[in-house]
Amino acid sequence: MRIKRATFVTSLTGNQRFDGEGLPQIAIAGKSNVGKSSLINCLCSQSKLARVSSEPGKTRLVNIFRINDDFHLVDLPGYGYARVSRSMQEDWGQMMDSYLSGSEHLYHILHLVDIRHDPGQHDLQMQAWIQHNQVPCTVVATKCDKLSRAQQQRSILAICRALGVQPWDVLPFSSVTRAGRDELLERLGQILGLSEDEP
Ligand SMILES: Nc1nc2c(ncn2[C@@H]2O[C@H](COP(=O)(O)OP(=O)(O)OP(=O)(O)O)[C@@H](O)[C@H]2O)c(=O)[nH]1
Ligand SMILES: [Mg+2]
Repeated sequence: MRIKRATFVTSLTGNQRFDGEGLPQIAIAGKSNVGKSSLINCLCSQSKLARVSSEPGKTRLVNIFRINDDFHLVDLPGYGYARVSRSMQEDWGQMMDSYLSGSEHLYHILHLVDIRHDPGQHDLQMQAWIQHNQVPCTVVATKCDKLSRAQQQRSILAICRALGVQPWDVLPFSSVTRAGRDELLERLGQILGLSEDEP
């Protein structure tokens, strides 16, 4: 699919719901700093659509972007950022829970993990939640520009083993080199049932 138009819609806090006219929603989940906001900007070819920061914990609300009037991309706040207070961690849990379990139009989750590291405890919890709730999911292994091809292959196998997913459900991706961008867009098109040559 091609992204021709991408606009920021709203930020959700607390237990707000988002219906978004019933359009499909694709949520992006992952540890703080893994590259969620960068992936949105890369997919949409806009450098400032989602706020990117080298400081973890930047995205603290559920931010929603409308793509081509076809679907919504949902940038979830990153988990596992140790330096936030316990009450903020609880807020995070509540916000995620209320978004994820309340969203009738959640079609798919892109679960982002850093290709350089074995998935951590929070990644395992996130994936367990996804599998428990049977939400279709693609694992995106971010920052693949940091590894050679051979290292990427090894990391992907380790990610599959840790998360209990199949190799074809893991896509290496880089917002820096745009590696994996075409593959991810194609996959989103398939998930949403949009044909390649749609006007
Ligand atoms: N080398 C490399 N760096 C990346 C890539 N994607 C993101 N980064 C860097 O990683 C840092 C975090 O990126 P963000 O996109 O803000 O991460 P996030 O997951 O949205 O973080 P939170 O909003 O804090 O949860 C920034 O310094 C980015 O420039 C990538 O593909 N390759
Ligand atoms: Mg972010």
